[in-house]
Amino acid sequence: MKKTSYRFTAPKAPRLSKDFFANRRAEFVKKLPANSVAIIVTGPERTRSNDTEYAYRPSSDVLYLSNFGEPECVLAFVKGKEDSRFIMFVRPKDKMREIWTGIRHGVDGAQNEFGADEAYTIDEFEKVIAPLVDEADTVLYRLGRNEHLDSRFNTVWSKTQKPLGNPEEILHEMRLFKTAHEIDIMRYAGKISAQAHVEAMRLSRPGLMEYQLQASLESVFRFNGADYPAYTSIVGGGNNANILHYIENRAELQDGDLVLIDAACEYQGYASDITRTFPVNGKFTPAQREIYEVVLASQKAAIAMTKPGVRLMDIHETASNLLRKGLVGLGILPKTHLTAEGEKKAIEAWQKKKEAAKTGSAASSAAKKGAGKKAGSKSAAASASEQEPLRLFDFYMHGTSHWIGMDVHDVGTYGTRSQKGKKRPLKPGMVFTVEPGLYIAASETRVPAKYRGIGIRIEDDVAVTAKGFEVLTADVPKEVDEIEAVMADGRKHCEHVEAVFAGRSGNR
Ligand SMILES: [Mn+2]
Repeated sequence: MKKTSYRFTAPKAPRLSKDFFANRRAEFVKKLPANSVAIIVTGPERTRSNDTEYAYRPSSDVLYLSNFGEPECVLAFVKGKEDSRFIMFVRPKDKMREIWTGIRHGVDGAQNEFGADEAYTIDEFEKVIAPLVDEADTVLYRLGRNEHLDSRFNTVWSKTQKPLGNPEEILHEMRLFKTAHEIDIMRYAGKISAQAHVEAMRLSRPGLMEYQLQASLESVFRFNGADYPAYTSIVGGGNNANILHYIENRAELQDGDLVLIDAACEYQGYASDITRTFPVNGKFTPAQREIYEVVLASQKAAIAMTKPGVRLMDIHETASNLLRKGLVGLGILPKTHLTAEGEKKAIEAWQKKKEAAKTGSAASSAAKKGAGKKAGSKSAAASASEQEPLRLFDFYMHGTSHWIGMDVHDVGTYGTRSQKGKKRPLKPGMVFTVEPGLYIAASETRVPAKYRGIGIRIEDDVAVTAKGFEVLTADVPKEVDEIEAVMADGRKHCEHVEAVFAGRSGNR
């Protein structure tokens, strides 16, 4: 039977076990300095309007170490000379509040469900941590994550002025390397998001609103058990694709335009991040296809070079050089721009020429005053300074990659401070995006008219393995022929459904 829907129910959705979190905590404590206390606070709740709040998203660090999702939570790790303790501070049980806003695990839950050695209600925070801070040689606390808890912590810490370390330096280095279980979750998030993109392709047609594709995408996320979109969904038809973080999603999709979708779900606290660009009506125009193939070739080559030892800056350079090559091939960039170095030289030469023309034209107008000659040199000077030459940055103004994990732009350093750029060699367990794009504004008159208003980005999530890589978001097509086939099939299905409805109403 032909597959008519890409939605799937998932009996085998992977979940992180209690052991996973216990292991994370053990590893974290191992990395703490001797005789220290590390305190990790969750983020505050945020008001949306009047007395309603945004859906609460716990801080990734707290989720990573405990899987505890309630607000007003603090984790404390005491590393003593002989043993260590894991302490949780949580909201107290409250019958009335729980009727209104849901179950609270309370102190007992923290111990029985979440593995705390000791647990207290959050109002006991200062009283409990004061002696711990007193006894420790080093206190680890990152200020700035929760203003209210910062000031409460500060009342205790300010009395001792113990050396203050940053627990995130340890935690974020850990989070950068995903375990096999975490990759399972991220692969699953990628599958859900991929299916959502396929559904959007199948649904797309001129006259639909951008937000209708958004609704379809987010419906597939939620239908499959994802918690939220991992970031605000971007659905940009036509020239809206050239606004990198376009989230209005209120325009009508036009026949003959492309639509760029950058949307993906978060599943069990782990993000995915996918961008696809496809023709609203299901068929690329020759000009759209030309630009698309350039971006696709760049993206595929950048992914293909992924393996341990390669650096994100190498991947960015490969992607950028292929974009250059493609744009030169289409006559959009001059032949001088095949490399970043060549482009730099060409721009410098142009600037020199402009300067020379300026002084030349000043000289010539001075000469004109004097002798009334040299009109020809003046017009040459004007044309040389007329238009600034294009550069790759005019069409590709963002990086190719970012880490991805519990945060869509995940934590973890890209290189030591002394290194400039993303120079850190890749290792197994790192996960990042590869997302080259080309954005040709409708107003860009230096480019042939047929290319104006085309904005294309193609993005996948890539995990580094021992020998190479795994694309976690491979389930959504990106080849031109595949996209057109999926869209043609989707169109057929929509027409079939419409015919069924039309027939039913006719029979009444
Ligand atoms: Mn991204």
